[in-house]
Amino acid sequence: MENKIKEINRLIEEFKIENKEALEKFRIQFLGSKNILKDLFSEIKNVAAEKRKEVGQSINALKSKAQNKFDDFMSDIDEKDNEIDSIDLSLPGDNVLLGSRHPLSIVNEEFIEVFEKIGFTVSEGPEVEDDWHNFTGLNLPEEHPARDMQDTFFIEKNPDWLLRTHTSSVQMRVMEAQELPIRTITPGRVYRNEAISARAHCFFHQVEGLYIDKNVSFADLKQTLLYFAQQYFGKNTKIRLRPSYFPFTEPSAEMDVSCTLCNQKGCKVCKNTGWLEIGGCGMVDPNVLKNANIDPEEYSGFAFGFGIDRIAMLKYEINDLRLFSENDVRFIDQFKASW
Ligand code: 2NL
Repeated sequence: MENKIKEINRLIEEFKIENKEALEKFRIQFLGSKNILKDLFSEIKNVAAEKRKEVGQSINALKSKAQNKFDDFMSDIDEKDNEIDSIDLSLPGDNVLLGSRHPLSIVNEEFIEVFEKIGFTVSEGPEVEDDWHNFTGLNLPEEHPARDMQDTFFIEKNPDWLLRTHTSSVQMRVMEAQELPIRTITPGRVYRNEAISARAHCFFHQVEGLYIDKNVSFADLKQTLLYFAQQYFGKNTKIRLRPSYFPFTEPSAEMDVSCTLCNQKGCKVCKNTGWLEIGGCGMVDPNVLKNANIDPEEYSGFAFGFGIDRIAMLKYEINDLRLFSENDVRFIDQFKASW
């Protein structure tokens, strides 16, 4: 009997009550209508008469011990319930944290939106290209000096493969594969083997455009670029084309837009010139058309290319190109989505 009392005492002490279910199990075992203490009381009659009082008191002590333990945990749980009841449901909720768009993605999408309105489709192509689509087809034959102008990453396994140095390679593929007329833009990442600094990186981003049809003229090019500039930078924006050279266009030009930050009064960003250079353009060289099996006597076209990184830097006043690829959330978080 004494051993039984000790055993039950140990059970009560060691019973872990961590939740409501455990508390209920405890109640059934030690306090319920068929609890094990009742068995002890019924066995009292087998105890020697002079010990019955003492044993009875021990069992009663067990009973109160179980009751106290139960009451303690019960009030604990009640307190917790009260805490839950005291939450003020009328308070405004926590904001749902929305992700942010990468600034290059924002600029990219804005570009696409402007050109889609005037019938341009979006084309994409491989970043690992072959020599034909990146160089030779685009009027940059083997010994052409312009090949030295851009340091290229070649694929060691096959020197005919390289990381594209411009997205014109995609346009070369479009010209080969698609029916005329063609009106497309090609956004994408391009690679050049340059030392990384605030102003240069070994990869950056372009959107190029290509329009090929019968009777496409330089006037069409100028008007398309003006439309783009005014849609993108504001309706009073002016553009300026300066003669230049690209191997795949003839004639070629650099494109400037009037500085939207100072309204051409002169500021640090436009270096007091009133103009910002944003890309290059020109009429597609007849050799390039021939390489894509398009008859230059029948068709003509214009092409242009913009640097997305540069435009994002101007738009958001970012002074270090490296920020675009570091993915520091303190930087990225500043470009909240507009949706
Ligand atoms: C720049 C200059 C340019 C093109 C890209 C092009 C593509 C084909 C044919 C002819 Cl398939 N031209 N693209 C033409 C002129 C300039 O980009 O400064 N880009 C950032």
